Amino acid sequence: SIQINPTDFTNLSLEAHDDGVWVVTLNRPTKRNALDINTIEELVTFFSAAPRAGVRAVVLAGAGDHFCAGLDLIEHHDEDRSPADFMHVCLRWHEAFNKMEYGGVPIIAALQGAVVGGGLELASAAHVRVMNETTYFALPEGQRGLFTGGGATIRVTDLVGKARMIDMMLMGRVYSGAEAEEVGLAQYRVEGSSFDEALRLARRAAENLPLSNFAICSAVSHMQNMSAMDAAYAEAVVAGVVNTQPDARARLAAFADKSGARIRRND
Ligand code: 1HE
Repeated sequence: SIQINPTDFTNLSLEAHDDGVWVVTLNRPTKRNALDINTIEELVTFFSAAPRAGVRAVVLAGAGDHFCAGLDLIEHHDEDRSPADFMHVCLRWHEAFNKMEYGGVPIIAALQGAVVGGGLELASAAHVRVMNETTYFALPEGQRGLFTGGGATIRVTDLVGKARMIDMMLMGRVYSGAEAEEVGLAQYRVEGSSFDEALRLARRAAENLPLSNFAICSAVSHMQNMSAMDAAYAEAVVAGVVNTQPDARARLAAFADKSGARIRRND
């Protein structure tokens, strides 16, 4: 296992809890947490290390009233990038977001205010999204003469479907409230603190065995990229490893001796 040192980070603030839940906060509220190069590099660093550093679940949050305003447009403007330069910027975004999606550590995004452009790309690389009454989602790239470069064509399309994704980009359509939840942009919608709800969910996920969470938060995404035949094969291999893990024996024994919780309806 390896160590993550919070003092190595400037654009992210990191807080480790005793139960293995880490709170990772985008910490440039005066810039509405716009994603500059340094923030992306810190996301790469953290999420590359997290699976080997005993991180059991992550709450991904944004400081201030807005989760994230997307690509740092001022940096992009000032740098006056060449096509090759910007391609490499996008590849670093993919590096960060792939480490998140495929890393095997559950990531719960706590969303408030703007979740726009690259901010939505970031949120869609988390495994669970929590919104509140202030949260709104949009892809303003079209209006700004831009295109998505951080995986929205894949991940936002997976969330809402192709027709809605294209509509969001063409029209700058903004989703909020119940409608945003219904189209699949968030799985949880609360009144009040999305952070508190995300933390509750992260703690719950952290109670699962790490190897189960690893499979859930990496295998499902990998399998989506495979043929059905290969996915079924990979699923059998993953289940072979996970479902025979020694740590699961106590949980199975508790079911067998009837001390383990039964699954009941909520009402
Ligand atoms: C920024 C950015 C940014 C704010 N890059 N600096 N994303 C967008 O098109 C969203 C652009 N941002 C906005 O629409 C608004 O800023 C917000 C709705 C997010 C917030 O509004 P508001 O009124 O609270 O703040 P503001 O006055 O607009 O901005 C406050 C400061 O944040 C200001 O800086 P200041 O130094 O003048 O105080 C803004 O410049 C700064 N700021 N957003 C840089 N995005 C891999 S491709 C991905 C493609 C994309 O993501 S395109 C970007 C889409």
